[in-house]
Amino acid sequence: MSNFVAAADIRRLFSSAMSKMYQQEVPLYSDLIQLVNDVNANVLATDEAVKAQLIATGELARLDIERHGAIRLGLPEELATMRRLFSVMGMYPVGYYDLAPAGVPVHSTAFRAIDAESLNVSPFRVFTSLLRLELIDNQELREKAEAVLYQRHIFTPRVLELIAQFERDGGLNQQDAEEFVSEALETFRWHDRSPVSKALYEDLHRQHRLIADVVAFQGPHINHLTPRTLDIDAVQVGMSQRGITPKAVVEGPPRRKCPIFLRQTSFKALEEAVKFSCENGEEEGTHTARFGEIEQRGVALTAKGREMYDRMLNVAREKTGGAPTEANAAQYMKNLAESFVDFPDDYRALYDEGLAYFYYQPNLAVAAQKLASFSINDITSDNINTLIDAGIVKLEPIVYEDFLPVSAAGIFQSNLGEGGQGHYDSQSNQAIFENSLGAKVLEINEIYQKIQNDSLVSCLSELRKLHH
Ligand code: OOG
Ligand code: NI
Repeated sequence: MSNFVAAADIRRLFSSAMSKMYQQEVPLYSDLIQLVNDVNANVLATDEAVKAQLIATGELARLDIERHGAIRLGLPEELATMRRLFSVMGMYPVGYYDLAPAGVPVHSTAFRAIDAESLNVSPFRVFTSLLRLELIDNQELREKAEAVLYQRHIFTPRVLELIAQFERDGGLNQQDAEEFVSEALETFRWHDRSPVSKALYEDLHRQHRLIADVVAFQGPHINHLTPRTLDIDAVQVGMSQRGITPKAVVEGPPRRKCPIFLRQTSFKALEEAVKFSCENGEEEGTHTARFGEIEQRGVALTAKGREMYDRMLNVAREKTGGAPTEANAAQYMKNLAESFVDFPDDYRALYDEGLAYFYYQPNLAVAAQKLASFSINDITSDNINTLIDAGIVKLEPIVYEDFLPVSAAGIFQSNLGEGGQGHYDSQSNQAIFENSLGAKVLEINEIYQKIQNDSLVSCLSELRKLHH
């Protein structure tokens, strides 16, 4: 019966519409994409191994599409509806990130596809933060902020109808899907008119820039989009050469032969003209929030790998005297490289030590030669390492599709300017977040573990079929 459009296809449509909109709104972002394309083309032309790996994991075709964007919401109700909106596109909340310890008064999740096949159709994710109004210490200001937020409607009436229709029928046909995409896009659009006065904007801004960014606007404008690069250090250098101002340091692990987790950098947010409301019309002002980011992803680490990562990252930060700044950027990058020297930089070692997740894939050429020397009873998961040693099974890294809280805080901070709050002493509260969301977030590691397990099952069954 179903002439429903696949969720992944709606997501792909949406991400490409969003990219077009953002490039029009922020032309500097177009320049960044151009730079990333040039760098990627150069890597593909010169690095055979990287190219072969992208082909083996099905990622070459999706290299050119944006990997993520980010929004900041004001109210629990907005987050709950956003969850329903994203589920139309097969995007589910994965992970809980508390940014308060790093001085950003939000907690967050990432909406994304969760299976490998769907990710290959469209890897687009949205890092979604919810403002923690309770962290505004001035009660009067907190109440004003809340009152302003309760007056806005960030979703169009039509998108709400289409979400309800999707939930009732289980899908959307082509025409409705296209309408959904264009209606949903409205929520993420920039508004250069603010419903609040310049004076209130400034009060909010003094509390925290981020509070002004959320409360003073009609909707949660997309604040950045992020393409994927195959060489982030080349992009970092290239930005300066093309007159794009980069943030001080690349967040995440240092450069390595076998990339792990996620490295990110961005260009600094632009100052944009805004018209604030006042009794006799409008008052001119500016707001700084929107930027462009680049990411380079590596293999997803297990809990054990993450622990090692956190430990080594902390050593580098402590040695630098805290979070990196413009002034100590070079020293920080040096400390980072030094503190990670003992993190194995070889895929087989990462696998053997249980530090990272991998796909198991049959190596057909080797299997054709060697499989006959194995009994069918040897083609089991207990025996997997023997099959790997024989070259019959190969390992391919599973790319990390999530975020890193320390890196995210670094991206936030560098786009909020200096002079932000040091940190908030507050309880990290996943339960409150999930209550606002109206659902539990999915556990990051469970997803990679399942992808790895599924690949093992299908690899073994393929080999058994080949065995005669
Ligand atoms: C989100 C910052 C976090 C990332 O890539 O880590 C983020 C924001 O600035 O709203 O996007
Ligand atoms: Ni980002």
